[in-house]
Amino acid sequence: MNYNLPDWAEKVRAGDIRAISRAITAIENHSPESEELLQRIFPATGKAYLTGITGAPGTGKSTLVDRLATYHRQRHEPVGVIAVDPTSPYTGGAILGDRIRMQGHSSDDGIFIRSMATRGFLGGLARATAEVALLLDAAGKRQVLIETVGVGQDEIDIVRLADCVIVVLVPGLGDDIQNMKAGLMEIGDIFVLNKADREGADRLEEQLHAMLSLVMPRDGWHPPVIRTVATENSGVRELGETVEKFRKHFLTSGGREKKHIEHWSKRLVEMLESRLLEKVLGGKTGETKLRELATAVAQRKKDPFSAVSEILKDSGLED
Ligand SMILES: Nc1nc2c(ncn2[C@@H]2O[C@H](COP(=O)(O)OP(=O)(O)O)[C@@H](O)[C@H]2O)c(=O)[nH]1
Ligand SMILES: [Mg+2]
Repeated sequence: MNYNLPDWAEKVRAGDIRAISRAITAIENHSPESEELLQRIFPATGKAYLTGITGAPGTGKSTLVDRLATYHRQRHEPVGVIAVDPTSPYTGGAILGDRIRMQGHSSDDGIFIRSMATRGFLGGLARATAEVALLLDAAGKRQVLIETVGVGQDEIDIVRLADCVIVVLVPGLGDDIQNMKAGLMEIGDIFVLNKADREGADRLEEQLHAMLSLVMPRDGWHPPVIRTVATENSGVRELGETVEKFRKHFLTSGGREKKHIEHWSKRLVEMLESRLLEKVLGGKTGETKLRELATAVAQRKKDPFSAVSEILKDSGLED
């Protein structure tokens, strides 16, 4: 496969599976061609609705994502799934290239599923996930579901990029939602009480409502609690409808646009940082130079402020 960038971008936009898979690999490797490709497809983005599904391992996120995907497919909406969790069991379907399809969706071309490794991406996992979401957006996936384990800053950064954040909780997981990161409580737009068939569901729901009553509503939205039994498909329809309700609410309140502007402010700073770093410290000589300066500072032969000034002078950014 050796197509030129315009062709490649065109194929991505047409939903060509191989072109998308190859683009995702390029994004994961943070290769220069991925940037050029994203630049080309960017005008075609902005139409997808991103839903982040987060929660502790084993709470049923993958099962819910699978059910939600079915819900959207029944409404003829193209679906993209990004699983930022290597343990997600999206196997059993046909594997074409590096595409892994969910069982039950294997004959459906309207759904694209991709698992991503969780660590070690240049420029960070959140960057890679955001770019893959753009790609699926350009490829016409109107609903993009992002599954991520709700721990760590990376994961929180990922769900922040979603238009709607679903936090999944289950009864009996240590029982105390106090264990849950306060951060998650704040970013949840919808709370799902999954495994509602289990003992303790009522108590957890009470606790949740008590905690949520302390959270300030954002733009007039009070995060609801939806009970589901994902394995039995129970409550999934209500969840799908609630996501839609939230979408409409946030669109009219201007909350979505605000969120997108915040997202892009952050992204632009990150991109600027990495470009500037590349400019002043890029390549082999940059690495050597950095090492030399760090050694000099560690040995107190130079102070760190002068070292930074020196780097900036060398790159012509300061005189
Ligand atoms: N009893 C019960 N089990 C469920 C429910 N939802 C998921 N599970 C099971 O919980 C386990 C973990 O589900 P999975 O979707 O992989 O969770 P994840 O780690 O959050 O993605 C699997 O064995 C599921 O079949 C539910 O609503 N009730
Ligand atoms: Mg999973």
